[in-house]
Amino acid sequence: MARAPRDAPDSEQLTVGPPQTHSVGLPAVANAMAYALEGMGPARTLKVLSHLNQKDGLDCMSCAWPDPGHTGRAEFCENGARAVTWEANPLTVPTTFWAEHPVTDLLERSEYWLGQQGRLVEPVHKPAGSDHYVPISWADAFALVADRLRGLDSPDQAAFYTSGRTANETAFVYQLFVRAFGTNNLPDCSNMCHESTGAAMGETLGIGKSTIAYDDFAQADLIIVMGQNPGTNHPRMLTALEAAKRNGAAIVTVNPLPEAGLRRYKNPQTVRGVLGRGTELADQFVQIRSGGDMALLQWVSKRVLEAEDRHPGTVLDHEFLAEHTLGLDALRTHLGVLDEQEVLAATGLTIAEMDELADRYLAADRVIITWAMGITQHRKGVDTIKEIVNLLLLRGNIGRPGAGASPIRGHSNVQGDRTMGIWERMPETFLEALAAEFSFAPPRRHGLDSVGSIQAMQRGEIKVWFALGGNLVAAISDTAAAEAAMRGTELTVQVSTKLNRSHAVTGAEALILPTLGRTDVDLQASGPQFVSVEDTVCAVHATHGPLSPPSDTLLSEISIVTRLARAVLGDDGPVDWAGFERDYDAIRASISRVVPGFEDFNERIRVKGGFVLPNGPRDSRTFPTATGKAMITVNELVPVECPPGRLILQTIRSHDQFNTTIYSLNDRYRGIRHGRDVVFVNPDDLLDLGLADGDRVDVFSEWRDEPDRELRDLRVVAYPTSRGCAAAYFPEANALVPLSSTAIGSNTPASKAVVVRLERRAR
Ligand SMILES: Nc1nc2c(c(=O)[nH]1)N[C@H]1C(S)=C(S)[C@@H](COP(=O)(O)OP(=O)(O)OC[C@H]3O[C@@H](n4cnc5c(=O)[nH]c(N)nc54)[C@H](O)[C@@H]3O)O[C@H]1N2
Ligand SMILES: Nc1nc2c(c(=O)[nH]1)N[C@H]1C(S)=C(S)[C@@H](COP(=O)(O)OP(=O)(O)OC[C@H]3O[C@@H](n4cnc5c(=O)[nH]c(N)nc54)[C@H](O)[C@@H]3O)O[C@H]1N2
Ligand SMILES: [Mo]
Repeated sequence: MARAPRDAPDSEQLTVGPPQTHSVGLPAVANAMAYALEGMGPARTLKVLSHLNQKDGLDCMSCAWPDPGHTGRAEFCENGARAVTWEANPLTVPTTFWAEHPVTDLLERSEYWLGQQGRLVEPVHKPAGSDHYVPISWADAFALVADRLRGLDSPDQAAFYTSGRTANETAFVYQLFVRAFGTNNLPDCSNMCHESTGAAMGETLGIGKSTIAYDDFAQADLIIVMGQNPGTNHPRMLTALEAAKRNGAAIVTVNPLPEAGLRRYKNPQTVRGVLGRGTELADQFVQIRSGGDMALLQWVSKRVLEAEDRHPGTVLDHEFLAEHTLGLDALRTHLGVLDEQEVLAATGLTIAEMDELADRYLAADRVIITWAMGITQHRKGVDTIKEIVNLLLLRGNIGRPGAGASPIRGHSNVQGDRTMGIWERMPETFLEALAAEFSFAPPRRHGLDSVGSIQAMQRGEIKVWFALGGNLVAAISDTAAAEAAMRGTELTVQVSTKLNRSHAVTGAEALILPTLGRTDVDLQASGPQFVSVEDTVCAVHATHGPLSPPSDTLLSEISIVTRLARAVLGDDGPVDWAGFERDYDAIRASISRVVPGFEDFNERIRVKGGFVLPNGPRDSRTFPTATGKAMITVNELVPVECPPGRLILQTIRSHDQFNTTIYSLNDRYRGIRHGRDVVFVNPDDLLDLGLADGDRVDVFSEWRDEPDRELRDLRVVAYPTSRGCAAAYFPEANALVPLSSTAIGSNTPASKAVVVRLERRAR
């Protein structure tokens, strides 16, 4: 099976140095400016960076971290500047490219190379049986997709993917089109990301979103950062952590890796940060074994209950528990028999380390727990998040200033897309509101998620794959299986800003529809348009593209979706698609009647800084669960199984990538340069395995009785990760993640827990 080559040509140059202990500071700002200037030139750089994350400006697409309430100062990070530059670089893919590069040639190119080719500016079509994309007119492209969709036996033979950069207005018209067409097959990147969060919080708190506001960080006494690498993936979060720290908060990080940003942070916005040693952020680093978080959380909760037994009436928040929760007694019984040996084995920690965390939790009045992929992408990810909720509920750490449960989301609008209906299982209340607004009957049968879509392709049930952004074949597990499945479809359509692997691995017939990006001015018949996004703490605000688009042939995503809807469904239906395209206010008017919390959307989105969505647990300790109470749950501890001689491999992001987009082959904070083909292993494990730093190995993943998956020729890097654990870079290491190894209850690929065997290559 052909596979994306992993590296650009200089991979022979791979060097490994010591990991860094601090992050950000001057080098990062200098890097950001250098990228921007080199990529965009001075005029575009000034325009973009002065708008970035400012009120009424351009929302950075690099993560869903919120914008603080103030204005005026520079509010971007190195990686944000890079993400923006990647899109706003004026280089475009020329028409001659398609004749020079058949699909078989694109298949030989790395993600890095594909991303370097520039912005896509013309629609192209690869006819069935042909090895070449050729330019096609927009009208013909829409007619072609409409023809193939209308030719299906059932609307469920098509699936419509969304990546989390899609804005609210776009997501709303897109899901409307898909449901009007007749299916709930709306897989999205969230299925691979925070789906476990939504499942766990939905069941226990009644809402799958953060229960804190931005200002809560500054008021917390204790912030526990679990399974998250903010120094690379949410760099602006470090500023909030630093501020909390200055106000006296303690910070604990729980991670198998000693990530740079969580140790010393040099704030590039302050003189002390730039010139000094920076702030030591973490008061305690809990170096947990992969997948051990659930056991750790149960241990801490057990300690809290024991403290209450010793000092009755003083430890638990009895009033809160009685009024707002159910399930305390069952938890007490369950944790009463928690097996110490099992906890020690699962966490790899000492009792002293776990008790230190418990003492910190007990001493703190206001506690926030944040988490990301190190928690969600595990077989027991959903249950682990339920244990986070349990621990917080015990002392009433939800719905109070400075306290709460805060998933930190990834893509800049992945949360808003869900709010707008991008979900294969939207609740009945939403579908009813949609039906009332547009006078049609949305389908009720649940659709396919991301893993489910690949499995449906394997069964031959999906004929048309339509993707609004993203790069599914690279982002989903088991690359070989996913690529084979995608090739079995009849038509694949990618709406994209830039080339990626998903343009090379296609159905029999394929289309690439290029689109405006977030940095581009979006001009429609009624004038320039803006769109909106929702950040990780539920604040909604507008984003305006400040730059002239790379080509005037480009269409906005909303133009593409509405024109496609007209081509497929005609113009006499109940939806005024043309009106939506002409003026996005018309879309917002409909959203205000369909989506709770968006009343008077058009007025409120024009207020500088936007507005914050209502949130029952945060605002009033109301919990819209099935029982109307916050649910304390009992979750069975199941340790991550790892047979002798094997390691638990996690797949992570380098500092120089955004998901499947590779900006450079460096990972500065971890000491890696000019290459990505590495596997990080604890030196003691290397000894046990008879391996050494610098060895070349083939990596095999073992899952049930399936044949091994393999990734060949990685360089072993001795690295201070937890014992028994290893790490390699996503997306390359997706070759190793079994498709059916997913989190129980959310179906999110367990891409942080792959059982692997390392075999030394002959020299
Ligand atoms: N620059 C940049 N920014 C990004 C992205 C990007 O690729 N580049 N991606 C965006 C997206 S979509 C997302 S979802 C976020 C992702 O943000 P993160 O979740 O920070 O991303 P990962 O690289 O997957 O890092 C997972 C972290 O969890 C730790 N971890 C792994 N297993 C465990 C475990 O069992 N227990 C604990 N406690 N920790 C564990 C890892 O060591 C690592 O530090 O970032 C967003 N922002
Ligand atoms: N093994 C492993 N797998 C993972 C993860 C992991 O940690 N480990 N993380 C998972 C996570 S958290 C996520 S969120 C997914 C990400 O999965 P995806 O969202 O599918 O992947 P991205 O790499 O973010 O998509 C990048 C592509 O989006 C397109 N694009 C960029 N901007 C725009 C735009 O404005 N409009 C349009 N239409 N297209 C645009 C570009 O063509 C670019 O190549 O991957 C998941 N996969
Ligand atoms: Mo994500």
